[in-house]
Amino acid sequence: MKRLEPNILRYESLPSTNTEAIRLASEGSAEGLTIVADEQTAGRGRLQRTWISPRGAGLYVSVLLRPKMPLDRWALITFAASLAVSDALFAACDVKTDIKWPNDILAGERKICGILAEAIDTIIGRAVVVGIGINLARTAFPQHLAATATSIEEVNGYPADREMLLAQLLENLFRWYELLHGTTGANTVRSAWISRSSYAVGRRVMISNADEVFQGVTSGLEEDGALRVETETEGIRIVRAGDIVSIRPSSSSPYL
Ligand code: BT5
Repeated sequence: MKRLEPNILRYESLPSTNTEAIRLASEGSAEGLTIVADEQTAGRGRLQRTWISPRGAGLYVSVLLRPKMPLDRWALITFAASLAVSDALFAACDVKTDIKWPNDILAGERKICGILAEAIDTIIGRAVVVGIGINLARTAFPQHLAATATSIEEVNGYPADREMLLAQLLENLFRWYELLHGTTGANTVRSAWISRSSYAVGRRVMISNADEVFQGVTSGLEEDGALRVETETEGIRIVRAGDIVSIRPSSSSPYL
């Protein structure tokens, strides 16, 4: 598979880079389309949550992918993107990160980046838009995020070079994406993710999903990236949708 080249479109302000990428994807834009905005007025997380995206304080980017691999591997694209963010933050900013299932990148146990991968049907086939928000500068996060969010500036004492970070991010994203397409790609991505996440194995967690909250100890990933959680009463439970919510030593937000 040939390494992807980004086609970068830049905007001062957008409601959401994911929404714009989805719009262009549905008109048939090619893989590698990359939308970057200085601010988002309606940045989104999963389940209609908001991604706070003040002007100039973050890297808000969405990349269009048109995977050529079996559909059952597509869920691992978020995991490949997490690995790419972790590599890019280290290479460009010297920031060491942890990964919290399924899509949070943490620095010092606070959220520095969120990832939102959305699958869509387009006129030339099914595609994925991977949206990545990385906090660059210290901002007045709203009260409810003050204790759980962080930025590169807070970690390093100075803000990041946005262009260098973007270049590293795209290079690493395309590298992990290409790897994922290989015959052993799914295994490679899962094992790399497990080795970089303190949440992957042996961590006591509380899981919250649409129906319930329950506790257990993490026990790795299923083939498709679902989290395995060993519970006292029901054995191993497989979590495909939901969040890990607080359990010591992490802080008390539901979105660590
Ligand atoms: C995510 O959702 O973490 C995915 C965020 C993806 C954002 C990118 S930015 C570029 C692209 N365009 C978009 O519109 N979105 C993508 P989730 O796991 O649901 O977490 C959302 C939660 O994170 C919120 O409910 C808050 O608690 C918290 N949060 C919101 N803004 C934050 C920020 N700037 N920093 C840290 N935490 C934040």
